[in-house]
Amino acid sequence: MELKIGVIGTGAIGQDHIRRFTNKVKGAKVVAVTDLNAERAEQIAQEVGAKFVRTGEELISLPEVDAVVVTSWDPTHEKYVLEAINHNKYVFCEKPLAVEAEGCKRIVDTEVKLGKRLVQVGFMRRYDRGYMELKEMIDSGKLGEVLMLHCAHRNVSSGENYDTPMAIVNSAVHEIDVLRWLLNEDYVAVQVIMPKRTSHTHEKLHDPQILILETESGIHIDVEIFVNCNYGYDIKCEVVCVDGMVSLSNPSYSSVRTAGKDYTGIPMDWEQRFEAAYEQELQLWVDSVKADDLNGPTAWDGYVASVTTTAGTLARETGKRVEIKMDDCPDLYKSNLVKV
Ligand code: NAD
Ligand code: NAI
Ligand code: ISE
Repeated sequence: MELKIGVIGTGAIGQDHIRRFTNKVKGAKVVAVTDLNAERAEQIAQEVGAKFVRTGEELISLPEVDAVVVTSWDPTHEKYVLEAINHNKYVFCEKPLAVEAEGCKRIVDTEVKLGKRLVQVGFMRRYDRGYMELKEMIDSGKLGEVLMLHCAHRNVSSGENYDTPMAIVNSAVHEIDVLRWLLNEDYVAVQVIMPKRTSHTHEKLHDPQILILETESGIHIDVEIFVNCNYGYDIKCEVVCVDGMVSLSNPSYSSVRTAGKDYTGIPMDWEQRFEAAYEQELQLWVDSVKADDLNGPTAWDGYVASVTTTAGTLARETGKRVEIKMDDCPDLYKSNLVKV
């Protein structure tokens, strides 16, 4: 039986996910869509043979919707996730789970009260082959203990609505989740450095920014977030260990040599760079919902990421090193904890 999905938010990634559910993912079908931009959502609904509804709340309550996908703007995520849990429906929510840690905590508390995990967060980097290979190498112990990580998160450009806080809350949140998964440990402190600004940015965005994270065992991680780098979508992760180093390479399947140069292409956006990871993420989500047994990033992972981004925001505002403190992890999430 096909899983019948309702999608809230038919913007950039909402449309991509609808395309994936329609053409790539097996065993699923988009049956309802909504967006504040009703005209666009209606058109998309028509294209994929889904029903257009006026609001997210209406979509969630439709009896024909088995599971919900939230791809609307960050500040709207919390209310739709809570509404889906209250309807006892599985919900896949794009990151961040909520913009503040308190919002994520409300979601965690609601799930704990229900006694069942219904939420998965869109941290798709855990499904990327490059990060999986880094994890395998670290876990094998062949390179010895991890000492430091040097990372970069570069986007070609960002729009006028993307402001200074979003560098951490909307972009670095990916590193915050995937590096904790990679290292099997949580963070204890964060600092933020504000380097010289690029001329490609606008008044409301300080770009680039550098995040320095410290983990429980003392690993230091620097993450450059540069969302107007003006040349390509470039995700770097170099893991320096006692006996060697392992790093991500950009997926590339050919190279060109001409006029005395040897070059390979680089992706221009997240969609291209992580295409295979998004596909795998959604396929496994559909399979696990049908099996009534979720196994992807949980609401607890969303909460931990959000506590860290909230501390990062304070570190940026104060210029100080901020300690990261979390509540105890509820039993509901312990079988799925990143820690081993
Ligand atoms: P977008 O602006 O292109 O799309 C968002 C859409 O949501 C818009 O069409 C908007 O009209 C709609 N919307 C907003 N509030 C709504 C509401 N209350 N009800 C219905 N529709 C609403 O943004 P995007 O780039 O597609 O990003 C969407 C989300 O996906 C964000 O949370 C973002 O963080 C996340 N995202 C994740 C990744 C990733 O790599 N995992 C990549 C891009 C975006
Ligand atoms: P977008 O701006 O292209 O799309 C968002 C859409 O949501 C818009 O169409 C908007 O009209 C609609 N919307 C907003 N509030 C709504 C509401 N209350 N009801 C109905 N529709 C509403 O944004 P984009 O880039 O698609 O991002 C959407 C979300 O996906 C964000 O949370 C973002 O963080 C996340 N995202 C995740 C990515 C990833 O790599 N996992 C990549 C890009 C985005
Ligand atoms: C966007 O929302 C994403 O999630 C992309 O993966 C990220 O690279 C970009 O910076 C965000 O704005």
